Amino acid sequence: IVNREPSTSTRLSGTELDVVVVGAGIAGLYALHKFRSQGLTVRVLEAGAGVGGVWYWNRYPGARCDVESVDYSYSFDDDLQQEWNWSEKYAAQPEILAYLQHVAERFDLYRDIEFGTRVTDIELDVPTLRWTVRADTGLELSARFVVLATGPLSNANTPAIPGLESFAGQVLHTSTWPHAGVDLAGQRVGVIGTGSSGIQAIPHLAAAAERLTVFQRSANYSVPAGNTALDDETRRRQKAGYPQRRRLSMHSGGGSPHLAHEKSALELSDAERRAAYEERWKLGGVLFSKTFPDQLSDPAANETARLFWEEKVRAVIDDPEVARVLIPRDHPIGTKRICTDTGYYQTYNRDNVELVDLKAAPIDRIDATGVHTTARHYPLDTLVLATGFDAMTGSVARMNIVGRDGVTLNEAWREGPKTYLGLGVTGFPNLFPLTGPGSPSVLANMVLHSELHVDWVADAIAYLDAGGATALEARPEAVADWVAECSERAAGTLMTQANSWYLGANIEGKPRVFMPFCGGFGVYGQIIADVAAADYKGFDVI
Ligand code: N01
Repeated sequence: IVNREPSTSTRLSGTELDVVVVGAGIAGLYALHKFRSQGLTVRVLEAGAGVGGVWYWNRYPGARCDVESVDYSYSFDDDLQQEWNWSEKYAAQPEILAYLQHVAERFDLYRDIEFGTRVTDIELDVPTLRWTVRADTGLELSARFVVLATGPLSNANTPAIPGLESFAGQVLHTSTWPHAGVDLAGQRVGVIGTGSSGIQAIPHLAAAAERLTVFQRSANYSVPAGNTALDDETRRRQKAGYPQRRRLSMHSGGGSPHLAHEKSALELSDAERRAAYEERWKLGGVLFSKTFPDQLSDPAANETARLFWEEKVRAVIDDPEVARVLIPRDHPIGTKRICTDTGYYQTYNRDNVELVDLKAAPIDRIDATGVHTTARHYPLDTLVLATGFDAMTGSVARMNIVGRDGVTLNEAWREGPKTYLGLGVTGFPNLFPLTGPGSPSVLANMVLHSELHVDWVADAIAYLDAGGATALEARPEAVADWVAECSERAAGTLMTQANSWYLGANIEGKPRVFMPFCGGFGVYGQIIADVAAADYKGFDVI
């Protein structure tokens, strides 16, 4: 489903709204529904031609969620969660997109979304504390509140490899995969990048192409997804268990209803520990990195998980030299987002797949014919970039957001993002970033996280209106304390030991700051609820 109406930009320009929401992904859709049901006038501005955000853009073969479908779905409407039937334990991109389109239809959201409309400027008018929002279509709106539902992983990173633009074949980025799909039959395909996107796409690319060359700079940890089809009985049980499932999720570390083992990894006997890892391995997916509560804070505990992982992975790779290159040695397991896969390591046993170790011979340049490493030339017909995102701040940074005193958000965040609770920025009253830096963000189930944030903002607006106030603005000291708390919590874990995109380490020149709040989704939910209950302590109510 795409926008079925011609652009209404001209008609809308100059409209005064209560809320402008940027982005029609998971958070933006719910924001529209929630604010509208609260009686507010709302418009969503979306760069794409349809709803879905990250699930609209990332259509590469193998794209699939790594949170169970039963959990990676809205909880705000019980009829919705009872009527929707997920076909698989981990839903693939087309099914998640279909679900989000269904939600948009079901709650009549399309009529308030402007598609093909990329926001370029968001400017504060200080006397009125209203925001002027401009888009590349010429649309200009005025809003009292601006909600940035732009997603933490929506600004693609294209590496600055010399000569990339001279490649004569097609260059594809996983995050902007052509909607019509790509026929790779008979082609020599190269893929750069072995993060979550690359690891999901590689088995599919290998099956479709004549030859696949994987250019790996850093090895990554991946755990079998353990995906299965869901039958009626499983779905019935899941739906009946929703109240309990959601309750547990909201109090959990990561927004899904699974608890870590009650003991430390080091308190158990070898056999007990192994049994716990086996259980998580069978369950599949990212939860392996949270088998024990101390796995991401105690190096010795982490090493037990890493050794278990290594044994499992070595066992499925035929060539020990290939296994050596595929097994990371540079960071503890789970300190970069752990990947999940279906047959990833086994793909390297295929005759038509070659692994190139860029640590041994880096890419030197690209020319019309293919990739040159310092060791050799690889002729290619298609080059796939699975090179990730300028994460957490990238999508916000590409807009010119101007707050008090003409200061832009990029200037305010030059040394790293500075927020109070992830929900307020000094100098930017009534501007609410959702699921971004300073919140659990990418460490949590993004659907429930989006609901948590939208509900909090909706309550804040109702609070302002009830008190006849105009705006909420984070106090500088509250921001300073929250930034310090976030970095202290991160320093108490192993998470800062990897050169991850959580730290901005994948983007040259980006300040090295651990951006998500890593104290847990449930803990965070309690903190922001307490702040609201204490009359928005730490915010100026203007
Ligand atoms: O991106 P990434 P992603 N030369 O940044 C390499 C979510 N997600 O799109 O590590 C050579 O993880 C880079 O190498 P290195 C999930 O949260 C979820 O894969 O910098 N290589 C790395 O291997 C995930 O973490 C799902 O040395 C270069 C890769 O490109 C996040 O999105 C699926 C390079 C980038 O990996 C991002 O994942 C997909 C260069 N110049 C994504 N530049 C699921 O739900 C970069 N690389 C399962």
